[in-house]
Amino acid sequence: MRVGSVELSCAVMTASGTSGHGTELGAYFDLSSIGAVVVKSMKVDPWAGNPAPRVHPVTGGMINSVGLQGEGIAHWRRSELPALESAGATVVASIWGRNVAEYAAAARALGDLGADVVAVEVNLSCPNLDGGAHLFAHDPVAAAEVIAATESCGRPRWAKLSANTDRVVEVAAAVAEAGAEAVTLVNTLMGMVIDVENSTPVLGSGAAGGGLSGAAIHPVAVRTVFDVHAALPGLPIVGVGGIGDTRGAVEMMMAGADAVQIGTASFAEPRSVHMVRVGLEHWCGHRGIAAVRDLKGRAHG
Ligand code: RRO
Repeated sequence: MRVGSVELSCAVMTASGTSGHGTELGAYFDLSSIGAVVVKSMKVDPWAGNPAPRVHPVTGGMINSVGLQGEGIAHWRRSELPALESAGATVVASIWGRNVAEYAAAARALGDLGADVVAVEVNLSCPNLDGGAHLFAHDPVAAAEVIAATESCGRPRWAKLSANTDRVVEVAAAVAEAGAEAVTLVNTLMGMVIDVENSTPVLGSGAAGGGLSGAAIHPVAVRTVFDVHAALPGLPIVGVGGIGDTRGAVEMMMAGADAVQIGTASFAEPRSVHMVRVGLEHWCGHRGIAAVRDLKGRAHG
């Protein structure tokens, strides 16, 4: 299974931010058996994140405003990465920044990593910084500028984009032109839940709202992958958004994804990534499809 130049043992990975910074899911399945562990987005320095409550269940999923909490890249390399390496995991690092210089610094801080970190996902689409007011993924020029500034990470970059804009095809083309080898589609959708007894937003972020994920956004994610693949058929795609079972992963690949990530489903069933990995192989086997990768783009006729 390949995403651009990156060879993965299978098509199913964790989604960034949904299984911590390290081996948290290792208690439930062998981390070396999945395509990759994609860790939560990091910047160089520690970042406190947003006030609690940070997550709230909704019909068909959840909403979060974690706010990019993390201990910083040096801490991750010291305290989390070694256990991932010992577990034999294939790792995808994820970086964020408040501006182009911070993204560039994060990329530099990863430049000398070992071969088990196979790619860097550049998160251009977190809805929880300033309430999404400065989402790089909503602007092709800003998104391309970040990608151009992150080459020093020294490994293939996947640009994580947003479906909160009608410019996603334009943004995907721009980041590819700027050096992204693949796009990860999609991050959470901007949303809000209101506590009607108290007349206030439920998340601690208040008026800034949060990011909606889970089954509720799956058709949006599938449509986004479909549209980007139709417009840019040569661009590798990692599909993410509300995949909770094998059928959802098949759908995403038929829309045009080379590989998929699973996030919100892991909160209810921590073995979801493992179960979908096994399920995809059975699904193809039962239908005489030689390889999981042969599912890519089938819905395009
Ligand atoms: O940390 C978060 O609040 C967060 C991030 Br970085 C992201 O990319 N997507 C999301 O829904 N939450």
